[in-house]
Formats: sequence, structure tokens, C-alpha cells
Amino acid sequence: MISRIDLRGSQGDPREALPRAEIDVADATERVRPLCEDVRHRGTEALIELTERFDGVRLTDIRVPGAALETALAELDPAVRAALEESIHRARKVHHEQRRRTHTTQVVPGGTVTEKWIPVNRVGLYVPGGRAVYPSSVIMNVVPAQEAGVSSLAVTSPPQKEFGGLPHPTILAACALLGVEEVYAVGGAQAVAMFAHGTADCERVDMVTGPGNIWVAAAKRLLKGVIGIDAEAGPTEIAILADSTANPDYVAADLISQAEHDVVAASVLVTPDEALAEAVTERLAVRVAATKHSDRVREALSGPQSGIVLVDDLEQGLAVVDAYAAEHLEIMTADAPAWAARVRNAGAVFVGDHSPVSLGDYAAGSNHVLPTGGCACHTGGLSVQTFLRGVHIVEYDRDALADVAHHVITLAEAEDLPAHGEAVAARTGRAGGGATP
Ligand code: HSO
Ligand code: ZN
Repeated sequence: MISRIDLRGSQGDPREALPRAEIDVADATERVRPLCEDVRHRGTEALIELTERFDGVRLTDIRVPGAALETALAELDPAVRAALEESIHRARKVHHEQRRRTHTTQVVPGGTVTEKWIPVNRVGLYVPGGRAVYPSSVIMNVVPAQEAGVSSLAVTSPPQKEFGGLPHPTILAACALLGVEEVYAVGGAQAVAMFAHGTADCERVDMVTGPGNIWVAAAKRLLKGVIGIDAEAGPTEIAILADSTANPDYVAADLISQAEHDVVAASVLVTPDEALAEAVTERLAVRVAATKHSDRVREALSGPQSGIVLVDDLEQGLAVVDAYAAEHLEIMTADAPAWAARVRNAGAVFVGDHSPVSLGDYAAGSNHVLPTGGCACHTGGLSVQTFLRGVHIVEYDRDALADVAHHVITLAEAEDLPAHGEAVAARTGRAGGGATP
């Protein structure tokens, strides 16, 4: 079912041997353009029409009433409520520590640069509906924004016919638990356009975050610049670096756990141990047959994006997982912490036998919004930092400016921008590059 890729003795770039699912967002971008324009010009009216067309729901109000949030929370299964609360508590603990302190550097006597971290004013969070109902993703987006100090936070999620035209009740309950009161029943590209342009009923936001389908990704790409966005989320990936000490049943269970998300999800095992590869393949067969979303998992595991990669040793294995730059990387080897410490490229690293990705998905305290598609080589996961802007505040007195004036004037002249030098010379009396009026 799952393919084998033998890289033993291979010197080439492992990326070529580990293909990834390609998603054509560029084409989708052109298709959502008219729709986003429509929302820009006609606002709520366009949103109501598009929602009827795509979601089959005729909204009277795009905003979810506060009473619906309260009802969803009151009717939430107490066990789910307790689990969400624990997840929120742990995520808050970790993200609270990510807050950045304002710092002042005394560059020279009389000259300081202060770096001040200012939260984005208003953020819109997209929460998918349909098959992927992830209240955990509401937590993973809202908690860092709140810990960053974002003062205005709105959530939008597609209306569901079966829930009377409201977003999924567990999503609404998660919003209520997190103290988010502004929630809209709008989905798809039109929701991103609503946030980006604003309408009579929804004030425009500065930044949109959150996962979504290809149309949501396309709208985010199209409107980037008008608004800030987080990274574009691609299909989920798990890579596992394991040796003969790994438990094949754990490895199989974890590969399946992420394959469950999507038929294009990627599950990759990298190992120097052929016996482990065999044992994992056997455990996969048993577990795949028994798991609820068996068809979806089978398709993901047998797709070209998944496989068991055989390497000469763990050194080569490390090079392979680094080149792959997985969204999630598990290390199940002897001395796992030492190998994990050497990883350079991964969205998040899960160390040892008792830190599966599912723990991180829900309740480790870590964030589960992570870079996919190899983007882990240049980007980290969602964090408090995502919602902060570092602003430099420059304050020099006359003497400190006079001390460095000749360097500024020289560089201004070197760039043929004498007026830059003149702005300094005007204050310090030094000759600038151009005429003094
Ligand atoms: N593994 C997903 C996140 C998720 N898992 C949500 C379960 N619910 C992407 O990192
Ligand atoms: Zn997951």
C-alpha cells in the first residue's frame, strides 16, 4: 500500500525522491477575483447572494447573534468542553511566554533605538466548515492573537444548513470559551474579501489568518497587501525519523493519524532499519483496515506524496528529513533528544515515544498551525510574533547626530541622494552634498 523509496547509497538531492502534492492556487486566484471585487463593491448584499449560491443558505444577518454563541456553549458536551479548556490553558501557558519585550539599545551616548512590539489592531480568523470542523484550530489562532494583545478579533465560518444556517456549534462554543464575541456566518473566498474590504456590517481587518480550502487560500493570496496573511496552509504532513528501537505500532498509528486529514496528506517514514520498515508496513495494514476513515487514509498512504524511505544510517536520515522540511517531524530513535537537537528544518519536532503529533494537534501547548509544503525551511508556525509588528523608535540628540553626520552625508552622496545629506547638515551645520538655501 505504502511505497518504498530506497535512498541507500544515494548522493543526490533527496527532495527529488520525495514528491509533494501540488496545488494550483494561482489558477484559483483568477477565479475568485471577480467574486472578491463583487464583495468590495456591493458588501453585505453580495455576501448574502454568494452565500446562497455556494452554501445553500439564505442569511438574514451575516453576524452570528450573541445568544447563539451562548446556546452553543450551554449545549456543548461537558467532556468536549473540558478538553477544549485544557487545550486553551496549555496553549496560553506556552504563548504567554512568547510575548516580546520592548527593548532600548543605547547606540551611542545621546542616541537610542527602541524596538517596540505593537500588536496588529484588528484580526479576522477564518475557520473552515464542512468536513473539516476543527475547534482546536480556533484555539491555535485565537490564543496567540490574544496573547499578542490584539484588541479586536473577529471569526468567520461558513453557515451549515443542518445547523439552521449557523456555523458548526462546536466552533461557536470554542469562540464563546475564548471570549470571542464577533462571529460571522460567511465562508469561502467571499469571507476573506469581507474581512479585507469591510462591509456595512463587518469592519475591515488588518490581517486574516486561519486555514481553508483552495478558494480561501486563493483569496488570501489575491488580497495579500490589502491585508496581512499568515502562511498558506497546504495538506498536512508527517515525517518520522526512526531506528530499530522505535515501536512499529506507534510509528504506524502516527503515520495514519495525519493521513486521516486528507487524501493528499503526506506520511513519510525515514529509517535505516529494514526490519522496522517491514514491521511498520504490517502494522499499517492492520490499523488502516480498522480505522474509521479507512478509505481516506488508504488513499493518502498510497499516494505519491507518502512513503517509507530507506537510508544508510541516521546521519543520512537526518539529511533527508532536513531536506524535506516537514510540517511535523517525529524522532523515534535511541537518544532521540540528541537527534532532535540537530534538526534544522521542521514546522515542529516531536521527540521520543510519548510525544505524538496528535498531542501537539490538541493539547501539548504548542501551536498546530505550521508551515507545509517545504516552507519550514524559511518559516515557523503561528505564534504571538505573527500578530506583532516591531517598530523602531529612533531618538538622537544634537551631539549624537553631529557625531555621525559626516557618515550620513557621505553615504547620501554615494547614492546620489544629496537632499538626504542636506537634512542632516541643516541641523548640524556640516556642509551637505547640495546647495544650502
Ligand atoms: N494536524 C493538523 C491540525 C489538526 N489536527 C487539527 C487535528 N485537528 C495540521 O497541523
Ligand atoms: Zn492533525
